Amino acid sequence: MARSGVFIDGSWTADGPVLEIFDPSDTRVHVDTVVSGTADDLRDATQSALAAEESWRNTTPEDRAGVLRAAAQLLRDRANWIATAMVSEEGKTFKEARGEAVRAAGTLDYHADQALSMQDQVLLPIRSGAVTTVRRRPVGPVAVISPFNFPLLVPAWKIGPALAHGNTVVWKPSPLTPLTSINLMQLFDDAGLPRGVLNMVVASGEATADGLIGTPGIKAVTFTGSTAAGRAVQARLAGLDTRVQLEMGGNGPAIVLAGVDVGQVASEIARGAFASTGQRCTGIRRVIVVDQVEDFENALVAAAEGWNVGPGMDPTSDIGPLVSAAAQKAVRMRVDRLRAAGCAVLTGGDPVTGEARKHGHYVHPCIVTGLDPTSALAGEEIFGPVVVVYRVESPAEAFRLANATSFGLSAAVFSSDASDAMAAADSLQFGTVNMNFAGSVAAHVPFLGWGDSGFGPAEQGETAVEFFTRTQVVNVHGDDDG
Ligand code: UN1
Repeated sequence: MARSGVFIDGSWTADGPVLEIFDPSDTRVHVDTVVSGTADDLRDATQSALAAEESWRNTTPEDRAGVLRAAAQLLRDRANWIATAMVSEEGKTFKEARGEAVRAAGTLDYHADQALSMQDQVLLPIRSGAVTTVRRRPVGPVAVISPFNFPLLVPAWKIGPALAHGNTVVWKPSPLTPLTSINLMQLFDDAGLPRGVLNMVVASGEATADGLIGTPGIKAVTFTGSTAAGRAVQARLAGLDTRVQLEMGGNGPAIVLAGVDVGQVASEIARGAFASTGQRCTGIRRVIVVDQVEDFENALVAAAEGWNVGPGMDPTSDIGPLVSAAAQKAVRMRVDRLRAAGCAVLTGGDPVTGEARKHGHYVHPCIVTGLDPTSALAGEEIFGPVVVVYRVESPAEAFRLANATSFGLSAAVFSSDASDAMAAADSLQFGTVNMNFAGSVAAHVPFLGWGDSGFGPAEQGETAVEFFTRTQVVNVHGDDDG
């Protein structure tokens, strides 16, 4: 029987387009059938979130933290089977999927703690005998739009703070990962979340544009996805009383300066480029190497060729397939365009052949050189395991090239001199700068993009509070003040 991808006001119902899910590692395997939702479902979900708003807003922080902690515990208890379902629809390795489940649980715990550590501020009074308090109140129903590539972690870092700070939610996950989303929704329900507080509708982009973005009642939209889709959300909300937070694409550079251990840096850059099959907006896409560093290309090719491509459930696989046939086609077309632009493909870029692999959306990790940094192609994001290596004469040129992009999510710098870190951060126009490290994201650390990579208050960390609450000032006058 088909599973429902729609959870509204405490019940699973669905009567929309049917999604057939095939295993990205072998598309002959039919995994499941999910019934998705429509624009009408999204409007119903918004009504449900509105109806539940007042009672959820008036719960205590202990109540809200308690539900989030219970959900985190269930996520840990169910991590193996939730990760298995994720691998079967998204393609990442089991190790990555299980790690993501554990990190998502930690993220929910973090936001539970944050709910409890909020403090009102008491200011000096405006008049004698008065008390002035500044406090943070919920904003109202929040729309959460999350992508396929981290189908537990990104929802956790949006839904977690939304609920922790007293908001109800309409969650629209990616239609590419409905099973993971259904599992997460079920887990919140099992954790005792009151009905209507979190509603989920697996839906297409068109249904979302029609039924959710700009729908009266939604007070805030937090979005992670492509820059084009994010900008469309933002344009649609112009002039409305709806706040917006966007986390979008990237074109992350890694700068390699003189004096580094070439083998070690190459393997760390490979991790930044190929983890999650390169389907990360924070992924390394461009490697900018100063001329003094010799043999870096060979080291990077050796590192790339060390990544074992295979099904996510095979413990010997380091990199799984791309999420879909369309994603695989887009990556292969990009590699063809790079070849046509005169680039050398040093390794990878081809689909994996052989009986066991040819039915999956695999692409070998790919290293390219010789791209003109001023070409349009150099500025486009590649959502897959492909990196372009550039050579430059000086660190100054490396920083200039790193900044020559409209994106500004994260950048890495590899140097033998730790004192370069702050100078690097001063010159790089990115929300996160990682020194001698390909990067990672954590619940207690703010996460944001500059330029075409992000808009609105940072997610995660203490800054998460800004987006999910609004400020209220309360002035209480004493009796004698008239
Ligand atoms: C992570 O790398 O652990 O796609 C999460 C991205 C972010 C999530 C990163 N939206 O890179």
